[in-house]
Amino acid sequence: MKLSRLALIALLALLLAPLTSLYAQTPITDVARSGIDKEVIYFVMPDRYRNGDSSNDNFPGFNPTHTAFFHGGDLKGLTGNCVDDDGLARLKKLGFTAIWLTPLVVQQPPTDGGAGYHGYWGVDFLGVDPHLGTKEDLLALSSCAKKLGLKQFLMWLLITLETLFGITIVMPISQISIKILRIQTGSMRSVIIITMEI
Ligand SMILES: [Ca+2]
Repeated sequence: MKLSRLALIALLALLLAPLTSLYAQTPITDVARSGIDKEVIYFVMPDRYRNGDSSNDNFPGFNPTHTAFFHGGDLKGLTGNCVDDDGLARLKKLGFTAIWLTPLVVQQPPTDGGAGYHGYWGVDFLGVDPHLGTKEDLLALSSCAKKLGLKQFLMWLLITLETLFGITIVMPISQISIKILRIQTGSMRSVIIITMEI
């Protein structure tokens, strides 16, 4: 006996109906989450978010026509006006509960091949890279995030233990309290990643 395509679909629907009904009735249990796992985190590289201050664009390494260089985005652009559908307030409206920023520290000078727009070529861990803004801009971003109830996470990628001691004793933004969440070390003390909440 040959079944038409329509009859075949109807037969399949009939056979699968009990299964779909069973699936629909299965209670969905939420996974218990705690700590950082509870957050809906927006991971952001400020240089690629939005340019909120053109006065910090023209440092060496700025070339928005090339992906390997700074594009002009900065802390002011990410912060926005903190009220409207703009910057951090927009991220909050979208449902995020936290932001995670790539390293903001001062980067090594650019080469012909590229610049540290990503934040992972840090050389001075006590300051904010001038392409991204100033310490005051970082404080403004932090204040706005706190006002909106957004948690903030920073990540520092360090090279040696000596640097680690430097960063823990003299924090670059002493006005902001920092809670270290996680420290990971690579082999032969080559890489240390500190994840912290401010
Ligand atoms: Ca800029």
